[in-house]
Amino acid sequence: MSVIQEIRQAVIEGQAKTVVPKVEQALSEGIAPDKILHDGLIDAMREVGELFEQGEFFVPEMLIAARAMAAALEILKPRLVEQGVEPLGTIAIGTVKGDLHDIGKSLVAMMLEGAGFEIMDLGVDVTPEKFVEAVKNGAQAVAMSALLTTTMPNMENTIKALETADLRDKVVVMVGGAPVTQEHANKIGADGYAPDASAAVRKAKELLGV
Ligand code: B1M
Repeated sequence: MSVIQEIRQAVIEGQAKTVVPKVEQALSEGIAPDKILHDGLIDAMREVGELFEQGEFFVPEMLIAARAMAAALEILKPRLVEQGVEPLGTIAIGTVKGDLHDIGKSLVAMMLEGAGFEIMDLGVDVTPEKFVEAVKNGAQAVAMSALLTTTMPNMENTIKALETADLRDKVVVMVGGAPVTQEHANKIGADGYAPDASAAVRKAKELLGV
């Protein structure tokens, strides 16, 4: 089994204590951090989601897999985030109200930071009011993440709250997350949609003109 496959397997089994040294080993073998991320970690979470859908995994298994992934991301973060880049702009990012999934949101935040943006990470379960507050505090863009179909309407609610606060035309709104689509972004009046973290960087640069 290759070290990438071992990382993938350790995340699926939720073995944070195994995954951390394996990621260190992969890095010392010269494997690119984004290969470890995509082929090891992200692919493992895709598999975990499938096992959950098939009724083979339950919430506790998903949770320990997520913890193993978070431990691995801690090690990868310094390798993914470039140092000493001038901020290109400030982006407030968060997972919308009612939604506690934070891995994808944190990954997008990390990649945006690595690309040179200053990040206001509002965390998970972020109310429309908190996004509005962040824009009042200087965010030029809002990036919303949703992983549940039931919380996707809170993206639209946030856009409405920005309109009510008379801030909509002062901020760029981007959306993403597994169930979110370009069609949904168009429907709710977002400025942009990104299917993954790299695309989010490209979209942020395009929308902010940097
Ligand atoms: Co949850 N969960 N979960 N879960 N969970 C999903 C999302 C689900 C698809 C699993 C399934 O059924 N196959 C399903 C949602 C079904 C639906 O709505 N249609 C689901 C469910 C049902 C639930 C609960 C309701 C389960 C329950 O309690 N019965 C519950 C809800 C809790 C809540 O939020 N209120 C729940 C709980 C949990 C855990 C807490 C156990 C855990 C989260 C732990 C954590 O985040 N700290 C968890 C996990 C781990 C998952 C899966 C397995 C993995 C999610 C993940 O981290 N993916 C997930 C299945 C799946 O997605 N395949 C599932 C890896 C991550 C890197 O990808 O987040 O998609 P992702 O982010 C990507 C892109 O989407 C994009 O870039 C990222 C990087 O490439 N992106 C953006 C994300 N945000 C963006 C924002 C942007 C741009 C791009 O802004 C511009």
